[in-house]
Amino acid sequence: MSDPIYVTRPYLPPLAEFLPMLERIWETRVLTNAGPFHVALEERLRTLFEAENVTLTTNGMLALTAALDAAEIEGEVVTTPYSFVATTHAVKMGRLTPRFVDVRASDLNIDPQAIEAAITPQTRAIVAVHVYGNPCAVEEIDAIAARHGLKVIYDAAHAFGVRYKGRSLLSWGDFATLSFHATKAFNTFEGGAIVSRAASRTSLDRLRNFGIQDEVRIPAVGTNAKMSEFNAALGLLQLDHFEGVRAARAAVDRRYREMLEDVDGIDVLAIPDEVVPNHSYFPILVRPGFGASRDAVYEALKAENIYSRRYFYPLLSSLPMYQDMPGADSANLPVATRAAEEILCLPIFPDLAAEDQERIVGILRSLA
Ligand code: T4K
Repeated sequence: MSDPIYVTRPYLPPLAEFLPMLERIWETRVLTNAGPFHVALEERLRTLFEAENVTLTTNGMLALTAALDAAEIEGEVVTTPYSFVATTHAVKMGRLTPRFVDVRASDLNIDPQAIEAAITPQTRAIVAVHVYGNPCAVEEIDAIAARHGLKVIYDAAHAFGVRYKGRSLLSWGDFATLSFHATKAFNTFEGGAIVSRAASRTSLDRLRNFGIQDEVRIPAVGTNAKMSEFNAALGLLQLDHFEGVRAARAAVDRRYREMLEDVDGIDVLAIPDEVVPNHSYFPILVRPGFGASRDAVYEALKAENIYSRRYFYPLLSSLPMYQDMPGADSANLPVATRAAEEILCLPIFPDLAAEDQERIVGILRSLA
């Protein structure tokens, strides 16, 4: 059997380019706590994201929990059931109540009309996810938040480098949080960041460093969510390679779209207008009209050593700790419920060979 193909394979820059950075760390012995690589990466990301402030973190989960903490809210948030479990866990760990609303069929992002209908006197924020890096209805969400005095927090774990209408998608919302996990379009092994307004900078800096202001002043409660120099140095190098990675992913995406165009019963999410995507995922929807169920497709690929993933199944609202939360009833979430049953993310990564894509699509066709 041929080598396994996983849903993703992290991009790594040439090791020779990283070694001088490691030597520098070895020389200076500055390993963490806002060292020079950390400072430089925050600065470069601030420019790239067109943001007032960027706060690096250990990972995307801590970025989201810190952002929710910095938002200083209590009560309910309106959120999506269609995401990775970190989204709702962060809400819950912030002692907030998630109120689930449905997603739109076009991109599987939270439906703005459903948001407005779900707002109660307890609602304090909207926690939305740019699923697969496709932009949420940011203008409408902004307008709803302004009308009702709500904060907007985007879980932008999938959206590194995405641009919308000529502007970084990450510049939308009160907070946008990123993941630089190994499986993401931009990785620092583990890592994350919070994009926020300048006013949040001090509180986020303290939050990620035990609430410490200086050697003798600790004015706030905080955690340890700092990014190390190793991860920050890698991030700087990965940034130099990011556009090449994006282009390679785009080529893989394009080939899949061409190959799948005439396969009845398989739908592909369209790349929305005015978006520069990062192609971090390649989701397909296996419709009832296809010759096999989504799970049968998953198993057939697996039998050939190809590991697709059901991102995002099961729905978060169906998990034991969330099934009694407001809005969690599947009758309230018909679009998300259907998507969770039909979704399959095919392997996509910069060096996925065209022959391997042909093999993957060949297996799909054999089931049509
Ligand atoms: N919000 C959203 C919307 C998210 O999607 C995520 C994370 C977060 C928040 C939280 O961000 P972080 O705290 O993670 O920074 C993966 C990732 O662990 C997770 O980061 C990601 N979303 C989620 C969608 O996917 P798994 O359990 O599917 O990962 P795993 O280990 O099965 O990896 C998938 C495949 O990738 C493997 O089969 C092989 C390949 N792989 C993976 C790793 C870790 C590699 O080739 N090398 C590697 O080092 O969750």
